[in-house]
Amino acid sequence: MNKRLTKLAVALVISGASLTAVAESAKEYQEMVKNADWDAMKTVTVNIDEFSYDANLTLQAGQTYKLEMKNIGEKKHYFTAPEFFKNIATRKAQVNGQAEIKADYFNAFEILPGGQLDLYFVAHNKGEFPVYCTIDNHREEGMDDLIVVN
Ligand SMILES: [Cu+2]
Repeated sequence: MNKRLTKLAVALVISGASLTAVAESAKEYQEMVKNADWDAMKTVTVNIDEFSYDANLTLQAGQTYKLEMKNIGEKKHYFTAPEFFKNIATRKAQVNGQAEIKADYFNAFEILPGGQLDLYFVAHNKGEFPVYCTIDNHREEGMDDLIVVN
């Protein structure tokens, strides 16, 4: 086996292992969502505009949340936080009370001007997770923040 094939084989084994881990934690996350105290849910509003995420993004592990992402700006913006989304137990995303999306994990949300998207979840793993906008140079302009879970 040449070096390139060996590397590919190693990469496949690693990605196979992490896919199993993700599948297991998705099931664990579903259990967490089911058993969580949704009556004690806290609402966190993130006002998104040019060029910032205006919110206190410090969360408590184990707490249920509704994260309201509101675009109060003139341009469309992303809320990209793949590491954060992998470390929370997601219940659903809801758009303007009109539609719900259920998925184990998200990578990013695009919020259009005047739009709002609500994410329901249980904060789980502690850590600091980056959130940023991938449109043009918005990240460099300041749309680069940290979500902290204590
Ligand atoms: Cu942006």
